[in-house]
Amino acid sequence: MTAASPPLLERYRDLIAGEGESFPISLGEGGTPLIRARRLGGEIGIEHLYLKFEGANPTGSFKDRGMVLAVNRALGAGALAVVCASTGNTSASAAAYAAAAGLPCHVILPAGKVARGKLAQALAAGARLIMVDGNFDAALTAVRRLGEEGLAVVVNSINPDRLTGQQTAAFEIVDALGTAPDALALPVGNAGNITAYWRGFRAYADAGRTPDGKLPRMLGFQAEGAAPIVRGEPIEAPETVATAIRIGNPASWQWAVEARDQSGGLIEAVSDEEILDAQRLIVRLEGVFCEPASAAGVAGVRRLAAERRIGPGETVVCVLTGHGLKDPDAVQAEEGSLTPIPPDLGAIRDAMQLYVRRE
Ligand code: AN7
Repeated sequence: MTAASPPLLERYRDLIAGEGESFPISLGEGGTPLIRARRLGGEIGIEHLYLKFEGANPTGSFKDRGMVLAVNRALGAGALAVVCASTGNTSASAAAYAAAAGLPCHVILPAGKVARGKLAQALAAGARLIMVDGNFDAALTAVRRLGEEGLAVVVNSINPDRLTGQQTAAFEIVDALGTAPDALALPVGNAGNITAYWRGFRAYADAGRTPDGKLPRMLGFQAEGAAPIVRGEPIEAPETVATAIRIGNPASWQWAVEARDQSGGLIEAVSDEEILDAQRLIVRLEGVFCEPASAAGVAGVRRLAAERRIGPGETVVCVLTGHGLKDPDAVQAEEGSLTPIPPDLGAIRDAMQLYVRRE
């Protein structure tokens, strides 16, 4: 960390920290790029489209913004261990920050439903993995009880420090654009992030740090098979290719509804096919590789623009919450492209011609 870029929690200290509070742990989180997406914007019909690429965080997802605060405070409070339930990214982040803090980390995961990259991260950092034969919601229910018993500090977003830290993404967007966008789109799983962004935009405006005091409409998108907020009731057995948001009973449900209603926004569902199409479009038009869940915001914005529910002149920021490398299995190879051929020039040239013909 250079002097020119102080750690995230120091940069926004006045809005986050208690008096004299110190934050010894940092992995260089935050400060992620806000990318002007001209080609993607052209494709979907929005001139001022931006991607906030949270995959550029140290463990490859937005979770690091809140985890850094939660783990610093757990350490300061003398915690003996941290614990979380996770669809993957929270566990990868918790494992890394707990390692840096020298704290044991227990992660409770839905068996068979965590993307390979995320599992590797938690394993590599020495987290204690506990697989359950159930979904995220069941794991979080258990974690709530463990927290009440005082066995370990819970670092899920039911820990308020997580949402406080995640507000910094909204601060950065306002700093980069000079004001808030007209609309902010993002995936909704446990509903912590939409809550944190809305609180962040409001807090920044209240502090006089958003020059014109503008607030965005919040556009949240759930996967069709895991859309409890859209349907208005918990989903017993949520299913989606976007495993990060495979959640049937979000912890921050009421606050997500509040963010939607106070901002004049919406929370809608997108299909797995729309999600995977958007993921492919984002990386093929902009070179930014995000995981499936992260593409839900773009999938939703694409539909809203097609239906003229977003105007072509509006400034829209889509949050890409996690890196594509988290979930390599979600990427489909084109037919024949992984079949080996002899390593000679003729065969390779023929194979290249095949691509030219395809294009
Ligand atoms: C890439 O890691 O819930 O609505 O346990 O990993 O704040 O839950 C992850 C969620 C979006 C949804 N995009 O955010 C977990 C977990 C990615 C994610 C979400 C998640 P929230």
